[in-house]
Amino acid sequence: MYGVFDPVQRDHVPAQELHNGGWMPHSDVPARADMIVAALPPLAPAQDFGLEPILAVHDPDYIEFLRTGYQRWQASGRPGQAIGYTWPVVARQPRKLDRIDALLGRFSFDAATPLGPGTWEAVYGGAQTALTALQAVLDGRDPYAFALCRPPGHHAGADYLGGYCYLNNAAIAAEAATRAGRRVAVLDVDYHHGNGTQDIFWRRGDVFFASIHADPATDYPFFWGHADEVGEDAGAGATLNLPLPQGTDLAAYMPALETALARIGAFGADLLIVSFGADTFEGDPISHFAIRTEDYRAIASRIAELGLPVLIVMEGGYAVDALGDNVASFLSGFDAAA
Ligand code: OKP
Ligand code: ZN
Repeated sequence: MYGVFDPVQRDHVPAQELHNGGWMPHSDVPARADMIVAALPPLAPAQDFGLEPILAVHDPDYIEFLRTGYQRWQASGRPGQAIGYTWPVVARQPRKLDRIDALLGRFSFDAATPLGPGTWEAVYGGAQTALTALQAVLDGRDPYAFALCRPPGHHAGADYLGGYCYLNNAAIAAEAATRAGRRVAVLDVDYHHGNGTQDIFWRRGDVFFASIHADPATDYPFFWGHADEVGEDAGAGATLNLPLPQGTDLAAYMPALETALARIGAFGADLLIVSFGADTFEGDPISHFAIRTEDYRAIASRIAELGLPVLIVMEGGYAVDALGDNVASFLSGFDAAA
């Protein structure tokens, strides 16, 4: 398994503002990456593919906001990190506003995803990490590659951040692979629905998106990931949502995985990108599935049976002490197949 990590991602240290004005620790701590690094063989550094593959997915004005948002927040005299608090949901006009408070509302969908001093450099390094791991698969260097991305990416859309995510690493890799002539499916097995990835490919029939996740009727991100969301226009039928109830264990998980893999096979994918979140773990502090450490190997083995080259992109997983073991278990299921 070829693995990639850019340590600049450690420089993103999100703070979580509380509604009463106080602060609490954020779930996406830099130690998440450290625990994964410690559990795996040495990971290769990221190469720099530049902004072009990022701009193939994300809008230029959103990228400009990500690059400059923290400085704008500081320049406006505010303490702490930049976080939205007013969203243009009702009776909105497509306005070009300059004030950072408005930009935060325009380019985000929740208040869990702050811009801090190292955020842009970190998420840029995360996207390059995904692109570098993808390149190893495209070059035939290894049928399996792992991109240690942190913060995660699957909640980020073409022009919005949210859910701890800023750049959609899996979507950036999927678009780059598509432009390299591959027929790509994305399988999202994070506990939370990958709404950003779904949104980016919603009207496209050339990239298949399947997600297995906690039912959004009970879990974040609530407004996306319901079973009747199947894509539109050319993308009608190229989105598959498989919501599962809280408490889901491996036995209840596997039938959904079978359904997703059958659809990916029928789509005729020749490259699979797995958005892997270890927050389906029984001990995850913010999630409610009952997957055990050894189960990840079984899930990965079943995915490997598809016989496709696979890029694994790290998403969530917040039981920090168990995260290295859970990721190593998942990756071992592919190594056994190689
Ligand atoms: C990111 B990923 C704040 C609740 C916000 C956001 C969850 C983001 C998960 N108290 N929850 O999919 O692992
Ligand atoms: Zn998650």
